[in-house]
Amino acid sequence: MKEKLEAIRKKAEAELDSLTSPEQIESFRVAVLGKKGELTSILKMMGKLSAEERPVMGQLANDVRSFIEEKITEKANEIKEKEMQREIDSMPLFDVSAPSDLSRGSYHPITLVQRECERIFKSMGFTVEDYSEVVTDYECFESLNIPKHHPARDMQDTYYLENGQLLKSQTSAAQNAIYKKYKDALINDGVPIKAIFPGRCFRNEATDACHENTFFQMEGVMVDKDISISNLIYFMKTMLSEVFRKDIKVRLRPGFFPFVEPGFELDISCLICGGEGCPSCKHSGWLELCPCGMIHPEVLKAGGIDPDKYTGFAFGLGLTRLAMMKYGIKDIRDLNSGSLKSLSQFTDDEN
Ligand code: FA5
Repeated sequence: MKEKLEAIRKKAEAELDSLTSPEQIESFRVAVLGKKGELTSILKMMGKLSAEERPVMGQLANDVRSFIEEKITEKANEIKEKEMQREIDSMPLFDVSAPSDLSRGSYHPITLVQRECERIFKSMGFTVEDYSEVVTDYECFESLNIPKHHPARDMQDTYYLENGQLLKSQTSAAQNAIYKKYKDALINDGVPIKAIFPGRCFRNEATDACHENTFFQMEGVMVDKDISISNLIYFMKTMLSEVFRKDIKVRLRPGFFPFVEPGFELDISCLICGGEGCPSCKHSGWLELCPCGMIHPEVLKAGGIDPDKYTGFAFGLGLTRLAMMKYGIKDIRDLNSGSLKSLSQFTDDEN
């Protein structure tokens, strides 16, 4: 019996080696270890052994069974791994560095103009800052020279949280934090503050073709010694000519914002109707795009900067309206529509 058991072990080992599929493994398992299998039929002969031989042969039979079971598991795993590898090898290669298939998706037009503006201002030495959408009353209003109950608050009603915080109604809400972040470098090392901060804004107001309750602005500030309105006009002109790359009509008129003095409204001749008047420009031929002005001394003071030594300009570019003008989008509400069909037309290869 001992020889038979050893022979089964050897034969099993050799046969297992030649198997190549899970089905073959299963047939082999049944043929050797199954109820009518080779090993089982030998075990059935145990009864014929003497009392001394039985435990010795029993132990050997168990060892052979364990050995074969172990080999079966090993072989099954080996076959499984090979199959998986074959499957992986047969998959089409995905090259992460290959240009994406643009038919699958596209950047949102606001992302495109935002990136374009960031590129332009970065090339002129501005840093790009990020800021939260939930802010305090101090950040959004008080630090900007708009005390509680000031009538200027009526122009920017927004959404309030139960804890008194609010969804920012203007990117100007980040000004105070930016001044505080960079004032030491300005005062101690003479490094001018030059920053832009794009962001989503919220206002509780009725929507129409050029007003949304959720829209994007991009704030920009520059503070240094002897900054004047000429610097402001230079940067505004450069930005607009780079974004549109064609002649556009612009007008600058006085505008009131408590955080600038003097303040201006910078309007652009409506590119949808060519200045004739249409719903996109509220039939005026002009679209308010980028109010701006010289930073009010009280705002500099709140940011820890001495207004007797330093001056600066600030602007609040309407990014969503810029996207409308750049891409000829007649109704601002299309931009928040989530309609891929409308938005995908603006895919830009450069981006
Ligand atoms: C402001 O929000 C000021 N913080 C801008 C500013 C910054 C002035 C720094 C001076 C210095 P205003 O409310 O006008 O200003 O908004 C600025 C621009 O955001 C508008 O010209 C317009 O382009 C855009 N905007 C304002 N409200 C909406 C709206 N409901 N939907 C879409 N765009 C809007």
